[in-house]
Amino acid sequence: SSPDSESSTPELEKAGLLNKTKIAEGGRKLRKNWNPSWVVLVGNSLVFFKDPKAQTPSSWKPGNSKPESSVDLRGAQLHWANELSSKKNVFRLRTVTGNEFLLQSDTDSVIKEWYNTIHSVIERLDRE
Ligand code: I3P
Repeated sequence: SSPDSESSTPELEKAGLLNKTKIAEGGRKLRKNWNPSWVVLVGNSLVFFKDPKAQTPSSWKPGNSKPESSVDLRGAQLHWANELSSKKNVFRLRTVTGNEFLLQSDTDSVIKEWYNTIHSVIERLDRE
C-alpha cells in the first residue's frame, strides 16, 4: 500500500469494529447501551453498522446491509472521555445537532488510530 494509506489522508476510508453507545440525542441525555458496531469513515461521515459477527452469515452481504445510523463530522467535537465510563480507551463525539456517542476499544492502538483519523477529518472540515 502507499505510504500514507493508513496515516493522515482524511479522504481515505477507515473501517473497523468498535464498541459504541449513544449518550445524547439532540442534547437530550440517553441511557447508555453499549454494543459492538462496525464503524466506517467515508468522506465527511462516520457510518455505523450492526456488528456483522452478531448477525447470521447470510444477512451480512456487502450491498445488503443498511447503516444503523450515520454522523456528519462537520462541526463535530471530539474529546477523550475516560471519566464518562468505567471502560478504558473511550472518546466522545458530539455532533452539531447535539447527538453524542461514546466509542471504545480495548486495544490502545486501535482507539488511537480512530481518534487521530476522525480528528483530522474534523480539522479539515473546520478549515473549509
Ligand atoms: C449501565 C451499564 C453501562 C455503564 C453505565 C451503567 O447500567 O452498566 O455499561 O456504563 O454506567 O449505568 P445499565 O445496564 O443498568 O443501564 P460504562 O460501561 O460506560 O461504565 P454509568 O451510569 O456510570 O454511565
